[in-house]
Amino acid sequence: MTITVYHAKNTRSMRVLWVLEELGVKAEIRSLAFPPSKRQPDYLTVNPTGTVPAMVDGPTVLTESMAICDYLAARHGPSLLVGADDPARTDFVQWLWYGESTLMTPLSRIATVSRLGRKGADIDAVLDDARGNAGVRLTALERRLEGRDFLVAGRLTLADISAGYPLHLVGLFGLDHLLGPRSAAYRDRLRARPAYQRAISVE
Ligand SMILES: N[C@@H](CCC(=O)N[C@@H](CS)C(=O)NCC(=O)O)C(=O)O
Repeated sequence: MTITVYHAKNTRSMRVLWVLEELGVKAEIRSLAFPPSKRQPDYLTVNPTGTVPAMVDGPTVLTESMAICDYLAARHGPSLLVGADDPARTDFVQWLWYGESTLMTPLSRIATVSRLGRKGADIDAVLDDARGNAGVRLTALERRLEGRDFLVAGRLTLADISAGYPLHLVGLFGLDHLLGPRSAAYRDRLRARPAYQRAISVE
């Protein structure tokens, strides 16, 4: 059965494409105009939230990027996961959430405000606050990476793929000055992966 992934460039669907590439799993990628809820309203029949990514695999429909990554990793090779009996499991869950919740919150705000293209003091205040917030939150990453190449378990896991997307946005938004040296080197390591490069280049 064909796996279908709904994608838009520079969105969280890059995590799913990245996992597919790391695992060597083929899928049909349907690229959408962004934001789909406004530009491709027919997509709401697939994902009523209107967000990307979404994945359809037979009867299974998932609309959360990390749930899709977990689904794919569990079915096509456990190497990106950390099992329940592994001592690194607790940290794995913590860093999975850090990427999608703690880091994404201020970066989503920047993405939305920038996309609306409005100007003015209030907009600047929101952007300044979000940038400051992202900078503080990134210090946790910098601390975590002391003596580590990856966030947990000494290897690439979904925790890195979760954090890799907001780190991509940091670059897109011209906020690299917010990264400490360990975080910048970590992002370079992620970016150097052929699977990452293939995923990020999908239009
Ligand atoms: N927690 C969801 C968030 C999905 C999400 O908000 N995606 C953004 C792109 S990164 C989106 O589609 N926004 C368009 C909209 O909200 O209409 C996930 O991880 O998949």
